[in-house]
Amino acid sequence: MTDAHSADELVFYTNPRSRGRIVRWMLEEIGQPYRTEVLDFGTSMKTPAYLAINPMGKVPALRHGDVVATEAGAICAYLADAFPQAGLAPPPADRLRAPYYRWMFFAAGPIEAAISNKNFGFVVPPERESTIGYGSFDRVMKTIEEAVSSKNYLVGDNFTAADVYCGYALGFGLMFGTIEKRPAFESYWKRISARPAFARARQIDDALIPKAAS
Ligand SMILES: N[C@@H](CCC(=O)N[C@@H](CS)C(=O)NCC(=O)O)C(=O)O
Repeated sequence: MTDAHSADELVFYTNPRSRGRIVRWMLEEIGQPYRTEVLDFGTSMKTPAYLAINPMGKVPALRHGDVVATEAGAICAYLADAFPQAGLAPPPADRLRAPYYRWMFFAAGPIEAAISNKNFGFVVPPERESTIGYGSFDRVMKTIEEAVSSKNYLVGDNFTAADVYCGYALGFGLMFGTIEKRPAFESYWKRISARPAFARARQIDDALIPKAAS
């Protein structure tokens, strides 16, 4: 890891086989110059220098000058606000900020938990659904399906960071078979993954794979 950094430099800590792909997409949407530091699982992610950035020893993380953000959703939200000229979040006072927060937090909470639990074979007992935040995997899928069926993007009429963060979770699930290929999911994913920033991000991360230890 390199220590020298300028006051407003953007440094992106990632591994191409990680949720860092979400942040790469966001960075490409933002269009500001940034430097990538590729970290390896189990080794450079666990050094004292990196643990000072993310005590979880996980990627992605972002440093913007002296500011550090971790958690993919938080990084996307931070970037959208730090670079408002990219138009990737409704302004703070805008009424659309409420649905924007809704979908950002829905992705970080219910979607992430429902998919992870499903992948690990944990099924919420039906009589306990009222006490677990996401209710059930099916309820989460139905909620997001309705949201992406009725309009092009999750928030208002425009693509936002919520589409990057929530959309990537859906796209990843479709690619790896953890989410059912419902027509609404597929057309939404087709729409948002057609963005040039997504293609650039994918190309950059794919090219990094041979260089990154697994
Ligand atoms: N909640 C975190 C999850 C990050 C995460 O789990 N990253 C994985 C790769 S996708 C990681 O760095 N794993 C390394 C480890 O835990 O040792 C986020 O959304 O950013």
